[in-house]
Amino acid sequence: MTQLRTRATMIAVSVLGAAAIVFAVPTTAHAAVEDDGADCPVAGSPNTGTAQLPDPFTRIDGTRITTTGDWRCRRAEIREMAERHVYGQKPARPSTVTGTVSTSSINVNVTDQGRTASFSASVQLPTTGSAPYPAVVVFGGFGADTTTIRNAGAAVISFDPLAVGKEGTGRANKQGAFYTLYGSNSGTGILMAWAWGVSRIIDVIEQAGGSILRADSLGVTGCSRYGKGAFAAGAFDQRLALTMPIESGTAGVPLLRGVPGESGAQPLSSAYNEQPWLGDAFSSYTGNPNSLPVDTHELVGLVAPRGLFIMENPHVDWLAARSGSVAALGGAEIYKALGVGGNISYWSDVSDGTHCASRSEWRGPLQENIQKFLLKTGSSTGTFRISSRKQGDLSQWRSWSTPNLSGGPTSPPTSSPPPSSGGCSATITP
Ligand code: MCU
Repeated sequence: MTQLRTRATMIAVSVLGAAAIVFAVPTTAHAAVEDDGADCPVAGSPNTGTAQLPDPFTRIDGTRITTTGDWRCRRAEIREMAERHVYGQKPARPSTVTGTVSTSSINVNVTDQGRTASFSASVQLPTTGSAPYPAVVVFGGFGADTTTIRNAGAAVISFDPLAVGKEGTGRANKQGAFYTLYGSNSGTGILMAWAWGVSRIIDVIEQAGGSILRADSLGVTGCSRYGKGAFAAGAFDQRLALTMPIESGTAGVPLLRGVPGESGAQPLSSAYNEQPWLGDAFSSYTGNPNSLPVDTHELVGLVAPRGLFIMENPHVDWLAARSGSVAALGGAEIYKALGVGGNISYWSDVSDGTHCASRSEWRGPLQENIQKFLLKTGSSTGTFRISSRKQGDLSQWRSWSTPNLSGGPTSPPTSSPPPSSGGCSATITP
């Protein structure tokens, strides 16, 4: 488990006075680096051409991984395929990143290959606890419950992703800090540009010395298009200890393969064309996602073994929550294989149909996730509450089995299918 840098809590159960059973419960698992598989060789991607979900445990060369140690370079393959075919490349940390952290703001200055760009984020300290504080990067200004985050003891870093990757531009004329450095015709979509921006904020927090914010206790969240961004940020930076995408819809958590068959879901071509969210290379797949060598259940797996709390809305068809549930269930198999099934949660059993509403149902699990993964005081086990309105069936999507890579006990997420709830339905138009 060294490569996964998992800190385990050892629990000994004593029987008749002797320590008879000892098992490990991983409690937190962020990494010290953005990408711990950066040195792994990755071959050209296969064209799977299958409607079933790609097997997360089979390497590009066709062999299957068998240990947690194998996961590091298999993860690198998935990461690389997701960059090549879905999001576009995320450049490695630039040669120079400088900046400041204060109790009210973070400034970021980046220089790469002679080009310079800057952006900033505001900081609101938590209402409880003492410095240095954990913090959650909150994309945009809606949908995330910043009151609960601050009351739970984490600072809120308000990140304006549009300063890093603007919306409303053509693909050949992308704008924002990322494209100032890497060119307005970069093939990288703005979701990855946003993820890159979060990584550079983390660089600055790391360098600031830790008197105000803790670099080892950072999370990320956002709703809707910013849920897509929060998901990408967590998948592509292993320093984030907790990832919490909300109602992310197509180009977020939902299976790319699932979207065409889900009634009312935002079509892939719509998401591709609405904004340059996805990488330019995704244009080859808007009509045939089955030929992708990767899908979002494996993006979920990129977050493992770190904390992941996926929130979805089953009332708005456009949000593709059925495809989201299958991505979460498929990704949870990766968590289970690594022996950390309790580190992923999914919750779509909500009553208010309004998109990005403030929801009482999520307050408890949000607080528990912050306690467990950022404050490192809690020990809650991952919960799956999939609304029966939009509940997919993983068994129809896979022919692969889940290996036990860790050699230890796996802890499957608890599933408690809820009663179908009523509620209104918000309309989102492209
Ligand atoms: C769910 O995210 C998007 C959706 O993909 C778009 O089609 C729609 O226009 O906007 C949603 C959103 O970001 O709402 C705030």
